[in-house]
Amino acid sequence: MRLSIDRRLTVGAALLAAVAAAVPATAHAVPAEAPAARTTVPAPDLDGISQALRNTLAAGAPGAMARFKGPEGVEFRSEGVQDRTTGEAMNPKSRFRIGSVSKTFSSVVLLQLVDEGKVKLDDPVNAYLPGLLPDDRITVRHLMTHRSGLADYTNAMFAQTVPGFEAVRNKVFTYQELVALSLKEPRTTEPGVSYKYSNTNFVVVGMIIEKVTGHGVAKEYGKRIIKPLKLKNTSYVHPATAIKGVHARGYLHPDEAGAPLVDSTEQTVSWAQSAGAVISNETDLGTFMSALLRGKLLSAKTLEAMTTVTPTDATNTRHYGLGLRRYDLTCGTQVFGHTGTVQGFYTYAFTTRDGKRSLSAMANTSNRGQANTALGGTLEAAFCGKKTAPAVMKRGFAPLRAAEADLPEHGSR
Ligand code: HEL
Repeated sequence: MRLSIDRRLTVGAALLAAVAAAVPATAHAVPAEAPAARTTVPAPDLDGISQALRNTLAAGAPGAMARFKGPEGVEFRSEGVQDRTTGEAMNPKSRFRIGSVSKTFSSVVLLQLVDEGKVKLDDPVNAYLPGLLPDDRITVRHLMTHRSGLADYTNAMFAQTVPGFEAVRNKVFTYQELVALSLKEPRTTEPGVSYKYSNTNFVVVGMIIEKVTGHGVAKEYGKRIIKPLKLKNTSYVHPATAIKGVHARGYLHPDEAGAPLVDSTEQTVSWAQSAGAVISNETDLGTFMSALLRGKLLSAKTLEAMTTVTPTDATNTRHYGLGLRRYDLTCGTQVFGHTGTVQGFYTYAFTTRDGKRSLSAMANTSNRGQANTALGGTLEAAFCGKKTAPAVMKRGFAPLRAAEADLPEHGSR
C-alpha cells in the first residue's frame, strides 16, 4: 500500500504512540532481552552521509551539514545554504541553535554536583527547592529521566507553530513562570511510573543548578564544560536574541502547506533556557559528546548512571538515560547523545560508547518531520557504514530502517 509521506508519518506516529503506551515502566536498567551492542563499528559511509543531507534538502531544509570524527580523522559534509537571502553555502564551521542537546549540558553540570556530594539523585526536588513542586515524591532522577509527570508546557505554547513562536520569540520568562505554566496542566504520570518527555524537567534542573551553586547555568556550563574542553563556539545565550559569529540562519516551516518559511534565527529561547538555549557548532558538539562518553567530565559512577537507560518506545531501539539518549542502530551499533529541535534548527549529536566515533548533524529548518527523519539517516551512514545487503533480522532490533517500515525515525519524544 502506498501512502503519502504525511499520511505515513501520521500512521507511524500513531502506531508508535499506541505501542509506547504499552511499554512497561521498568526499573532504571536495560531490559534483560536487549541484545549486546556490537563491539566493532563499521567504517562510515561518507557518501551515505552526503546522500542523507541531500534527502534532508529534498524534504524541505534550505541547508544541512554533518561532521564525522573517527580513528581515520575528521570529515565534514554540507549541502545547500545557510542563508536564503545571500545564498551563502552551508558552512560546516557555522554556529547554530542546538535545542535540547542543551539538556545534556545541564545534566553534566547536575551530575558533577552529584559527584561533589552537593546533590543526590534520589532526593526529592523539594529538598533543594522547597515548595516548588506539588509532590514531594518527585526526585532529581525523575526529572533527568523524564519520569516526573510534570506536563510539557511547550505543547500548548507551540500548538500553532508560527503564532506560538512569534508570541514568545522576544519574551523573557523566569524559571518560575515556566514551572507555573506546567503546573496549570494535569500531571502526566505518577512520579517514576513512565517516561514522558517534558521540557519542564530540565527547567527545574536549571533551577537546582542555580540554587545549589549560586550561579546561573551560563557560568556553570562555562566553568565545568566549555572552558575545560576549549569549546570556542559554544555558549548559553539568554535572553539576547542574536547568534554571534559565523552562523546558519534558521527557517521554520509554518503548519500551512505552501506557506513561506519564517526566518526564526533571532529569538530569546526563554521558553527553554536550561532545557534548550545553547548555541554551538558541529566540532564543539563532537568534542563534547566524545569527552563525556570517554569519562572526561564525570566520575565512572555518575557516567554509569547517565548511560543506564530505559526504552522510550516499543521498538526497543530508542532509550533515555539521564539527559542522554541511546539509539540502537540497525547494524547493532549503539550510540549515545541527544537530539534537538528549536525553531529553524534540527540537531543530532551522537557518539559511540567509547567516544571514539562521533557524528554531529544539523539542518536549518524545523517543524518538518520528513527533514528531521532524513537528517537522522546520517547516523545510520556514519555508524553502520554501507548497506550492502538487507539488514539481518535480530531479536530486539528494528528489522528495517524506519523509512522502509513506514515509521518515522524520530516519531516520538
Ligand atoms: S521536542 C523534541 C526535541 N526537544 C524537545 C525540544 C527539543 N524542543 C521543543 O520543545 C520545541 C518544540 C516546538 C518546535 C517547533 C518546531 O518544529 O520548530 N514545533 C512546533 O511549533 C509544532 N507545532 C523531543 C523533538 C528532542 O529531540 O529532544 O529540542
